[in-house]
Amino acid sequence: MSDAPTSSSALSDSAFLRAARGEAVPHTPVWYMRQAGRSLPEYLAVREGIGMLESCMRPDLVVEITMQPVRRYGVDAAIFFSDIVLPLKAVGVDLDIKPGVGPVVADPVRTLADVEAIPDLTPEHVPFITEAVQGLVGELGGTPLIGFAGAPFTVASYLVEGGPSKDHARTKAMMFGAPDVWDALMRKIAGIAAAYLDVQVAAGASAVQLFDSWAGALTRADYRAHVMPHSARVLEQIGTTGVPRIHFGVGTGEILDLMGEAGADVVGVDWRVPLAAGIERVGGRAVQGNLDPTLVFAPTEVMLDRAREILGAGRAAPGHIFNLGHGVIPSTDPDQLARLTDFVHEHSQTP
Ligand code: 1CP
Repeated sequence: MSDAPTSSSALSDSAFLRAARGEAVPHTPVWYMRQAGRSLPEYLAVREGIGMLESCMRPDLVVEITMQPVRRYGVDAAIFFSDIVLPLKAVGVDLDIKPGVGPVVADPVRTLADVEAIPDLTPEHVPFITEAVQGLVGELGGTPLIGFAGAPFTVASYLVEGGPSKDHARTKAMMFGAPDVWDALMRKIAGIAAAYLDVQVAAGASAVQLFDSWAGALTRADYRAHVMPHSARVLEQIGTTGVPRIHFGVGTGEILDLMGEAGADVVGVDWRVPLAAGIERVGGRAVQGNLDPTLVFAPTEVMLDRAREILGAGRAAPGHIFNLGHGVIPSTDPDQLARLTDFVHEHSQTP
């Protein structure tokens, strides 16, 4: 008999899952939001001539694209290749992901009837997700797979605006002016997000991240009253599976504590908040982040100096997962991320 750990104990003992649970780690784990995608030449090659949504629905492509950054960088976790609007597409919402633009919804949601017309999600809507996750778990072995979903506010923004938006004005107008429609929409999306995360965890995802990318557009009072209860419901439901839950948004310095209280095990901190301050705000929870994504364009030594500061600050948290403060910028040089990954691994080892 070999003494080699089985893949499931290696997985459970991985630096990423240990940090997410607030346990001691052999090194600080690192992965990058949007680590797959346009910054990688191998991604551009396999995506050639294939639309974004089609790629997300083909398990062979999802497995390949998800694995690409794991192979290239040796990161400590994989993030499932998909998009936050994919479950809406799967239940029948007429939308597309347009190159260079993002999600575009044909008939924006404005009324209660529009909300009620959106079906709830069942596993039968997304057999390709189950197949892709199962395939990935087999390939990844001891490396955890992070499943994800968009949080109700951020997904609502695409549904209500009809596409990407800077100020989320129509979305917030619904929140302020049509509370019944807003409540129904948030409940609908929360249900879809929770069901979609359940499918991913049932198929073998080891952790989940709830992306509330645009929650930073809200005041603290509005977040607490109109958004937090719905995100909390998603986090609570997936919490029953026991997998760690990461909760992330951009520009969320004023609501970081609330994002933790919503039910996160790990709070994602963007680069505007010094990590030490973020750790204080989420008191007692693990954190993820938070190098400014533009630092990859700085001289390597400057980037690594900042990474060193973040690793130092992260030691004050019960657990720290190194990441950028938001997604990898498409023009990023993959060699810089390779240097950054090696640096994090080498400079965070415990003796
Ligand atoms: O490693 C990975 O690439 C992970 C896969 C992933 C994830 C986690 C993609 C692929 N999208 C997402 C989440 C996502 N999608 C978020 C939350 C994360 C974040 O804040 O960055 C958001 C807001 C979206 C919506 C979206 N989809 C946008 C942003 C539009 C806007 O409002 O500014 C865009 C450009 C997309 C398309 C998309 N999603 C993913 C990729 C690789 C792409 C580019 C499409 C392409 O390559 O054709």
